[in-house]
Amino acid sequence: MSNPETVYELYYWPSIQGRGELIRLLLEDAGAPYRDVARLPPEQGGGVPAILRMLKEPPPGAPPFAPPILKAGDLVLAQVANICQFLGPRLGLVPGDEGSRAHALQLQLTIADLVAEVHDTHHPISSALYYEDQQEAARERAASFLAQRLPKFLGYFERAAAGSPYLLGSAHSYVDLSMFQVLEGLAYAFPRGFEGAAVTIPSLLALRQRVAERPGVAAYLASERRLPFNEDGIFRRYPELDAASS
Ligand SMILES: N[C@@H](CCC(=O)N[C@@H](CS)C(=O)NCC(=O)O)C(=O)O
Repeated sequence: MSNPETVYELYYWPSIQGRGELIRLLLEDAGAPYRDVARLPPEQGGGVPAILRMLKEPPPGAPPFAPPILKAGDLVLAQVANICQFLGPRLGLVPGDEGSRAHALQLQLTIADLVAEVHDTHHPISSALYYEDQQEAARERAASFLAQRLPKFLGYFERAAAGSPYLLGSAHSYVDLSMFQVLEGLAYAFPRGFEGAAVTIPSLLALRQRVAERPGVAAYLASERRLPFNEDGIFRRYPELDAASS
């Protein structure tokens, strides 16, 4: 379990939910003490420079490639799924048995795949180019995502959730929190496409509601700490990339 003294430090871009939200939701659900470092004022060591310092001069150990980055005591970790599998046992957000932990990671890595494909709907050529410079390709990529990939991913997660309250059966876990965020993001980014898909995922929609009602999550969503979705994050609402209206 967590050292009661540990105040976790999250390093993530301060103006977007992005992948950082998948970590914030764990910390908030569990009521764990944490500092969202880049959202602190620069005079308190915050702002984007704090992230850049962490990337440029990381403490000893495997250096992080990109945010989100979690600092827990002396340990610095990157990669969302890796951070989740580290925090899960500490925050009581994964069952204790080996099989459940491995299945949690399997589901989380598949969520990472889905998140990457959502990102690629607006940046299909390169993350280093502006959306406006790859808009044609983005239209094609988004249409294919909504027609083929999204139903395949959602069908998979629906099967995983069916018949149980949570993705890992009767136990709530960090995977539920990430699934909640992905469903919120999809509904924001692709209101028409998601509405079409929603009829096929009753178990996931029930899960989304169950997570939203968890006390830590509900308090967080109602707070100023929850940034709104915007067009700099992963889930962007570009009407031209959504499904056509029926
Ligand atoms: N697979 C990584 C992806 C990390 C990532 O792409 N982070 C973005 C923000 S959401 C970033 O800042 N990337 C900078 C880069 O790739 O150069 C994870 O799941 O954490």
